[in-house]
Amino acid sequence: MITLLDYGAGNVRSVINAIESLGETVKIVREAEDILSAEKLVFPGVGAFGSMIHSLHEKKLVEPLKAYLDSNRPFLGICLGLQALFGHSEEAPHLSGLGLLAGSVKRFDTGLSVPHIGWNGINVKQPSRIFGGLNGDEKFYFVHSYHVEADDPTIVLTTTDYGYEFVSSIQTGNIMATQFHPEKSGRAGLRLLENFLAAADEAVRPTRLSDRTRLAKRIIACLDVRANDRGDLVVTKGDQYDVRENGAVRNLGLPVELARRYYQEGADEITFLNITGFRDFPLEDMPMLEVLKQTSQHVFVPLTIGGGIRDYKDKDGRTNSALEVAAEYFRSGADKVSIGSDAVLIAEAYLAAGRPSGRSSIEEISRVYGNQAVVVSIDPRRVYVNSPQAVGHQVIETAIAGPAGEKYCWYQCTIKGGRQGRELDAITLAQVCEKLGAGEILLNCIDRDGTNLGFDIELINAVTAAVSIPVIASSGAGRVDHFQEVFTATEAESALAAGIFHRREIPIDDVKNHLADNQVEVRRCGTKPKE
Ligand code: 1PR
Repeated sequence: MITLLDYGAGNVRSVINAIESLGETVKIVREAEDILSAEKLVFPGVGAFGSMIHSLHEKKLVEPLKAYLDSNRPFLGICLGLQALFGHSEEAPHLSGLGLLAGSVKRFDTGLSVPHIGWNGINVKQPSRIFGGLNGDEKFYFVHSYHVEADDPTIVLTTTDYGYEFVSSIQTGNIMATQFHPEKSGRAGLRLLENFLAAADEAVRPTRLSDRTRLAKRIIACLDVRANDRGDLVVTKGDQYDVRENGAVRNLGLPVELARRYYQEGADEITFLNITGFRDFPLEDMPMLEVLKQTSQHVFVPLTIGGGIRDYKDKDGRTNSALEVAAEYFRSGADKVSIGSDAVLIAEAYLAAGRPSGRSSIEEISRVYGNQAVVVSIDPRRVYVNSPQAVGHQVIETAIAGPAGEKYCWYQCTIKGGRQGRELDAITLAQVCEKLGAGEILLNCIDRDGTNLGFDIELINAVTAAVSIPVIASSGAGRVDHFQEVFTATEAESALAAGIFHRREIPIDDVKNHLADNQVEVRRCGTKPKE
């Protein structure tokens, strides 16, 4: 029996699913006594340091946790569960952590995008029983803006490089903690978890050791989901956002099955977009929650859900906040939520008022769950103009001239699945959303969607240059070299595709092999499950 400390934020469902998939049962901590009597305690932390510490105090769990740690019984901290072991974090300078380990938690200070999101490797510093069955060259999933600095080098189990070398896991006695998420790290992560759960095996030093790790470019499979005309929830795919063929909604498969297939084929992340969410009542959208719950039982890579994340009034006139909607998605297995239409309206309001409201979905969700949990999905369309001064928007010079030979364009934001254009450009939207707390931009492009013509490199360069958060390039992938182009000609951290995967035109492995052959770092999922 594994005891799991859920203080009420983020996606603990994934950790439970991962542990249960390894044949263990999980008991959730309800009160102090559950910690004090635990045999093995897992503490998954997601969200922000401050809200975590507040919650632990509110639930009167700080002292029991300290007592458990002092007893040196097996403990696995994940992400914030590692950071909590230190006394102090720059994220919440006025609050104290558990103070078990000497050192502190610092924000990344590098020219690279922060949060550090994605699959990165480990430099093993000492043998441990949690390395059983690992080669040492596996990649694990990270998502964080802060990292620990340990005063005592002998507790450092692994480091990882992101601009500089930081501590990515520690071990002292039976207490282990990782900055990365084993439950989201595919087979390698499950193996590591399994090693923790197993009774003491001998300490192992993996053989394929490197001196420096590299963040992989991520390949994301996207599933646009909606009800077809019979009311069944299906994965569909549009051409420039038109998902109907001969009048009927295209049906490319079932969401849970396809997600599972992409996980097995090596997708680094899966995104579900509920494309009619803008007109539905999301919390009544039980099928979508069910899709997430079922998917997260078998899929151990990050899951993002988008569509309909906003405040709304239900049929009985009750107001549901975007935060409540997001919370329900996180509880069902999502790691990140993606906000589309609402982000445009929020940015418009911000620009009109000249200041943030403090109450928008982006601000509220990122405050509670952390910036890394908030993706903003942008659905822009090119509008050609004759000169940079022709409109009051951020205009770019383009090598792809317009229909009347125009050499400039701006990217108009749309809402409601491209149905309504707004007086706001995509670059400004991305900048405002970053200020408000978004942790990542999902950059679609209506002109390229479903065309197989390749990504809109000009759009991606304009947006990546304007923000410091990671950008997911999306729309238009048709060949393996399109992925190479997007990773060599732009600073995009990841590339998302839909049609080519759904139609089985190109396997995910072919994309990764091509990238690896061309010196683009990717994740391979070689670790075998334990016999
Ligand atoms: O506005 O917060 O309710 O969110 C709705 C979400 O649904 C948004 O993220 C929006 O992008 C998405 N969406 C709405 N309508 C459509 C549609 O297609 N009619 N799909 C839609 C967006 C675009 C990509 C697609 C890539 C890759 N789909 O996600 O997967 O373009 O496609 P490709 O590789 O086949 O070219 P809200």
